Amino acid sequence: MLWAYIYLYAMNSEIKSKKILLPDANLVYYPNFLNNEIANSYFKTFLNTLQWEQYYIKLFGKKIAQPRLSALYASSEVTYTYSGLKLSPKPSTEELKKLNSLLFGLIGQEFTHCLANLYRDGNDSMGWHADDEKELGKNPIIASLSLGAARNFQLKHKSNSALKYALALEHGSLLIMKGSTQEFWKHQLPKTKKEISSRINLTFRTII
Ligand SMILES: O=C(O)CCC(=O)C(=O)O
Repeated sequence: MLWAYIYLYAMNSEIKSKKILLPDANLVYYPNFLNNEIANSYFKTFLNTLQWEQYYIKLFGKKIAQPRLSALYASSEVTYTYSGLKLSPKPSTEELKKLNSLLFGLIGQEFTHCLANLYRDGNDSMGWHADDEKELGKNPIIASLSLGAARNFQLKHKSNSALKYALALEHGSLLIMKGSTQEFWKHQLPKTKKEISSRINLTFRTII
Protein backbone atom coordinates (compact mmCIF):
# COMPACT_ATOMS: atom_id res chain seq x y z
CA MET A 1 0.00 0.00 0.00
CA LEU A 2 2.75 2.42 1.00
CA TRP A 3 4.64 1.66 -2.22
CA ALA A 4 1.58 2.34 -4.34
CA TYR A 5 1.22 5.67 -2.56
CA ILE A 6 4.89 6.52 -3.08
CA TYR A 7 4.61 5.63 -6.75
CA LEU A 8 1.48 7.76 -7.23
CA TYR A 9 3.03 10.63 -5.32
CA ALA A 10 6.14 10.53 -7.45
CA MET A 11 4.17 10.28 -10.67
CA ASN A 12 1.54 12.91 -9.85
CA SER A 13 3.33 15.65 -8.06
CA GLU A 14 5.74 17.96 -9.67
CA ILE A 15 8.97 17.63 -7.75
CA LYS A 16 10.36 21.14 -7.58
CA SER A 17 14.07 21.64 -8.01
CA LYS A 18 16.49 24.46 -7.43
CA LYS A 19 19.72 24.73 -9.38
CA ILE A 20 22.62 25.83 -7.23
CA LEU A 21 24.80 28.01 -9.40
CA LEU A 22 28.47 27.61 -8.53
CA PRO A 23 31.47 27.76 -10.88
CA ASP A 24 32.92 24.36 -11.93
CA ALA A 25 29.97 22.56 -10.32
CA ASN A 26 26.59 21.16 -11.22
CA LEU A 27 24.24 20.91 -8.25
CA VAL A 28 20.49 20.52 -8.14
CA TYR A 29 18.51 20.55 -4.89
CA TYR A 30 15.02 19.05 -4.54
CA PRO A 31 13.73 20.27 -1.14
CA ASN A 32 10.66 18.01 -1.21
CA PHE A 33 11.78 14.96 -3.10
CA LEU A 34 9.76 12.95 -0.56
CA ASN A 35 6.81 14.43 1.26
CA ASN A 36 6.88 14.57 5.04
CA GLU A 37 4.83 11.45 5.65
CA ILE A 38 6.85 9.27 3.29
CA ALA A 39 10.14 10.69 4.53
CA ASN A 40 9.07 9.90 8.15
CA SER A 41 8.27 6.34 7.15
CA TYR A 42 11.61 5.82 5.38
CA PHE A 43 13.50 7.36 8.29
CA LYS A 44 11.92 4.95 10.76
CA THR A 45 12.45 1.95 8.48
CA PHE A 46 16.09 2.72 7.74
CA LEU A 47 16.90 3.57 11.35
CA ASN A 48 15.54 0.21 12.47
CA THR A 49 16.44 -2.09 9.61
CA LEU A 50 19.74 -1.02 8.04
CA GLN A 51 22.71 -2.85 9.52
CA TRP A 52 24.56 0.13 10.97
CA GLU A 53 28.23 -0.39 11.66
CA GLN A 54 30.97 1.58 13.32
CA TYR A 55 33.92 1.92 10.95
CA TYR A 56 37.41 2.94 11.99
CA ILE A 57 40.14 4.79 10.15
CA LYS A 58 43.88 4.76 10.88
CA LEU A 59 45.42 8.14 11.59
CA PHE A 60 49.12 8.37 12.53
CA GLY A 61 49.04 4.68 13.45
CA LYS A 62 46.00 5.15 15.70
CA LYS A 63 42.63 3.49 15.15
CA ILE A 64 39.96 6.18 15.24
CA ALA A 65 36.19 5.64 15.18
CA GLN A 66 34.44 7.56 12.43
CA PRO A 67 32.02 10.08 14.00
CA ARG A 68 28.93 8.38 12.55
CA LEU A 69 27.58 4.91 11.79
CA SER A 70 27.51 3.62 8.21
CA ALA A 71 26.27 0.79 6.01
CA LEU A 72 26.93 0.00 2.37
CA TYR A 73 24.28 -1.66 0.17
CA ALA A 74 24.48 -2.61 -3.50
CA SER A 75 22.87 -4.51 -6.30
CA SER A 76 26.18 -6.36 -6.85
CA GLU A 77 29.08 -7.61 -4.74
CA VAL A 78 31.48 -4.96 -6.03
CA THR A 79 33.39 -3.42 -3.14
CA TYR A 80 33.79 0.32 -2.58
CA THR A 81 36.95 1.85 -1.16
CA TYR A 82 36.93 5.30 0.42
CA SER A 83 38.91 6.97 3.22
CA GLY A 84 41.22 3.94 3.11
CA LEU A 85 38.32 1.58 3.94
CA LYS A 86 37.42 -1.27 1.63
CA LEU A 87 33.73 -1.99 2.19
CA SER A 88 31.85 -5.05 1.02
CA PRO A 89 28.22 -4.21 0.35
CA LYS A 90 25.18 -5.95 1.74
CA PRO A 91 22.47 -6.88 -0.76
CA SER A 92 20.16 -3.96 -1.49
CA THR A 93 16.86 -3.87 0.41
CA GLU A 94 13.35 -3.52 -1.05
CA GLU A 95 13.13 0.08 0.18
CA LEU A 96 16.48 1.03 -1.32
CA LYS A 97 15.45 -0.57 -4.62
CA LYS A 98 12.24 1.51 -4.61
CA LEU A 99 14.20 4.69 -3.99
CA ASN A 100 16.60 3.72 -6.75
CA SER A 101 13.73 3.43 -9.21
CA LEU A 102 12.30 6.78 -8.07
CA LEU A 103 15.72 8.30 -8.75
CA PHE A 104 15.87 6.62 -12.14
CA GLY A 105 12.46 8.14 -12.94
CA LEU A 106 13.65 11.58 -11.90
CA ILE A 107 17.16 11.79 -13.32
CA GLY A 108 17.55 8.72 -15.52
CA GLN A 109 20.55 7.39 -13.64
CA GLU A 110 20.84 3.79 -12.47
CA PHE A 111 22.85 3.58 -9.26
CA THR A 112 24.67 0.44 -8.16
CA HIS A 113 25.61 1.33 -4.57
CA CYS A 114 24.10 3.18 -1.66
CA LEU A 115 26.27 4.39 1.21
CA ALA A 116 24.09 5.11 4.23
CA ASN A 117 25.29 7.29 7.10
CA LEU A 118 23.63 7.74 10.46
CA TYR A 119 24.46 10.94 12.35
CA ARG A 120 23.21 10.15 15.84
CA ASP A 121 23.35 13.77 17.05
CA GLY A 122 25.25 17.03 16.48
CA ASN A 123 28.56 15.40 17.51
CA ASP A 124 28.48 13.15 14.47
CA SER A 125 29.89 14.59 11.28
CA MET A 126 31.79 14.00 8.04
CA GLY A 127 35.00 15.91 7.24
CA TRP A 128 36.08 17.64 4.03
CA HIS A 129 36.36 15.30 1.07
CA ALA A 130 35.31 14.82 -2.55
CA ASP A 131 33.58 11.73 -3.89
CA ASP A 132 36.29 11.37 -6.48
CA GLU A 133 37.43 7.77 -6.07
CA LYS A 134 38.60 6.16 -9.31
CA GLU A 135 35.85 3.55 -9.31
CA LEU A 136 33.20 6.29 -9.50
CA GLY A 137 34.61 7.35 -12.88
CA LYS A 138 34.96 10.86 -14.27
CA ASN A 139 32.20 13.34 -13.41
CA PRO A 140 30.20 10.94 -11.21
CA ILE A 141 26.56 11.55 -10.41
CA ILE A 142 25.90 11.35 -6.67
CA ALA A 143 22.33 11.45 -5.37
CA SER A 144 22.19 12.40 -1.70
CA LEU A 145 18.92 11.85 0.13
CA SER A 146 18.45 13.32 3.61
CA LEU A 147 16.07 12.07 6.29
CA GLY A 148 15.61 13.33 9.84
CA ALA A 149 17.20 16.41 11.41
CA ALA A 150 18.25 19.11 8.94
CA ARG A 151 22.03 19.55 8.84
CA ASN A 152 24.28 22.16 7.35
CA PHE A 153 26.12 20.92 4.23
CA GLN A 154 29.17 22.94 3.22
CA LEU A 155 31.10 23.10 -0.03
CA LYS A 156 34.46 24.71 -0.77
CA HIS A 157 36.32 25.03 -4.05
CA LYS A 158 39.56 23.02 -4.12
CA SER A 159 41.75 25.78 -5.56
CA ASN A 160 39.88 29.08 -5.01
CA SER A 161 39.45 29.61 -1.27
CA ALA A 162 37.04 32.51 -1.88
CA LEU A 163 34.45 30.11 -3.27
CA LYS A 164 32.28 28.57 -0.54
CA TYR A 165 28.66 27.59 -0.22
CA ALA A 166 26.41 26.13 2.46
CA LEU A 167 22.88 24.83 2.51
CA ALA A 168 20.66 23.06 5.01
CA LEU A 169 19.77 19.55 3.83
CA GLU A 170 16.20 19.10 4.94
CA HIS A 171 14.08 16.06 5.79
CA GLY A 172 12.99 14.39 2.52
CA SER A 173 15.34 16.45 0.37
CA LEU A 174 17.57 15.30 -2.44
CA LEU A 175 20.81 16.88 -3.57
CA ILE A 176 22.22 15.83 -6.93
CA MET A 177 25.92 16.47 -7.44
CA LYS A 178 27.13 15.90 -10.96
CA GLY A 179 29.40 17.18 -13.76
CA SER A 180 32.73 18.47 -12.49
CA THR A 181 31.54 19.04 -8.90
CA GLN A 182 33.75 16.32 -7.37
CA GLU A 183 36.77 17.35 -9.43
CA PHE A 184 36.71 20.97 -8.28
CA TRP A 185 34.88 21.02 -4.95
CA LYS A 186 35.04 19.36 -1.54
CA HIS A 187 32.11 19.00 0.81
CA GLN A 188 31.57 18.30 4.50
CA LEU A 189 28.90 17.92 7.13
CA PRO A 190 30.29 19.70 10.22
CA LYS A 191 29.43 19.02 13.84
CA THR A 192 26.89 21.32 15.45
CA LYS A 193 26.40 22.43 19.06
CA LYS A 194 22.63 22.61 18.50
CA GLU A 195 20.53 20.02 20.33
CA ILE A 196 19.37 17.99 17.38
CA SER A 197 17.98 14.56 16.76
CA SER A 198 19.43 12.01 14.39
CA ARG A 199 19.75 12.18 10.64
CA ILE A 200 20.17 9.56 7.96
CA ASN A 201 21.86 10.34 4.67
CA LEU A 202 21.81 7.96 1.73
CA THR A 203 24.23 8.61 -1.09
CA PHE A 204 23.49 6.66 -4.24
CA ARG A 205 26.53 6.11 -6.46
CA THR A 206 27.46 4.10 -9.51
CA ILE A 207 30.61 2.02 -9.27
CA ILE A 208 32.11 1.08 -12.61
O1 LIG B 1 25.66 13.36 5.09
C1 LIG B 1 25.85 14.07 4.11
O2 LIG B 1 25.01 14.84 3.67
C2 LIG B 1 27.19 14.00 3.43
C3 LIG B 1 27.53 12.61 2.97
C4 LIG B 1 28.77 12.60 2.15
O3 LIG B 1 29.42 13.58 1.98
C5 LIG B 1 29.19 11.35 1.53
O4 LIG B 1 28.59 10.29 1.79
O5 LIG B 1 30.16 11.40 0.76
